[in-house]
Amino acid sequence: MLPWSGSALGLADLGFVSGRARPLVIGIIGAQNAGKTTLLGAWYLLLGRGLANLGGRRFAGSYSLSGWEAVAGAMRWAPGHPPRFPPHTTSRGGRAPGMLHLALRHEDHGRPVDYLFTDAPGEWFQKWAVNTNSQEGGGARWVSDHADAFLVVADREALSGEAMGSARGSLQLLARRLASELRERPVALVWTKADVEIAPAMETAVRKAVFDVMPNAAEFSVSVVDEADGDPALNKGTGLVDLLRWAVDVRRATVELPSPAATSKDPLFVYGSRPK
Ligand SMILES: Nc1nc2c(ncn2[C@@H]2O[C@H](COP(=O)(O)OP(=O)(O)OP(=O)(O)O)[C@@H](O)[C@H]2O)c(=O)[nH]1
Ligand SMILES: [Mg+2]
Repeated sequence: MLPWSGSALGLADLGFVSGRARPLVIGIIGAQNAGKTTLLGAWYLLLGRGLANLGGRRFAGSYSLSGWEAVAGAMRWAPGHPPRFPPHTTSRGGRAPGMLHLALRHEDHGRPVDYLFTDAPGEWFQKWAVNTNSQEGGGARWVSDHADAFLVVADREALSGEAMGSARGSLQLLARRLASELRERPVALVWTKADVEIAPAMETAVRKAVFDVMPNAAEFSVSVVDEADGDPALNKGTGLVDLLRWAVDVRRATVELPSPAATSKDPLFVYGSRPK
């Protein structure tokens, strides 16, 4: 079990972050075991090792360092050793996901931009995909309501394993659910575990299932395994930096803010822009 309390940010902590402009929330959506938390841990390690070229943006702090450590600590890349992975994300019965905060500052112009990456358990998304109002999927619904952009994770391992049929069905349901709640927000299909072979027909079918309902989606392929067999100290995995660049390039759609809702208890959404 992860020591989440006091490590990832919960809703109560977000007042700190929202003292600046509202952070961009990047929602990471995918089934159990799909590689969501690993992706976050791998990004943190790349940032820490100075290997993430983000087009002139630099790490400018985090309010959730211990949360990042909790996801990445288990995975530190040791030269010559196979990759290690974070523990399964537990649901804690929560109604909102754990969130990892990252501030990036452009070297040429001043103010840091805040990002929050959601790290929610896959079970939530599976419940939400079947029924958007389901009690157990409440945290997934939160992500769907509040994220400024989405990564939809397609797990190549699950899509090539024994249960590939049901993995494909689940992903199709997830894609349809998200499409119906997407509004104009950016979305990327993210193939995780790119080091795992998958049948071309399966890959085509999954891609079609996603693009049929979200034709403007971007597409990425990532893995913690480096595609080149080079110096392990320079291991950057595969595709991880490209995806992070896409995520941090996200711009919020310009919205007209209604007058502030002073009664809101939600520090991020005091402007009452949360869709009902
Ligand atoms: N081969 C390979 N396996 C990976 C990779 N990334 C993750 N895995 C495997 O996938 C497992 C699950 O990864 P997690 O990141 O915990 O998945 P998750 O989506 O956070 O899962 P939940 O927290 O249960 O929702 C890991 O324990 C690894 O076994 C990868 O790049 N390549
Ligand atoms: Mg997880």
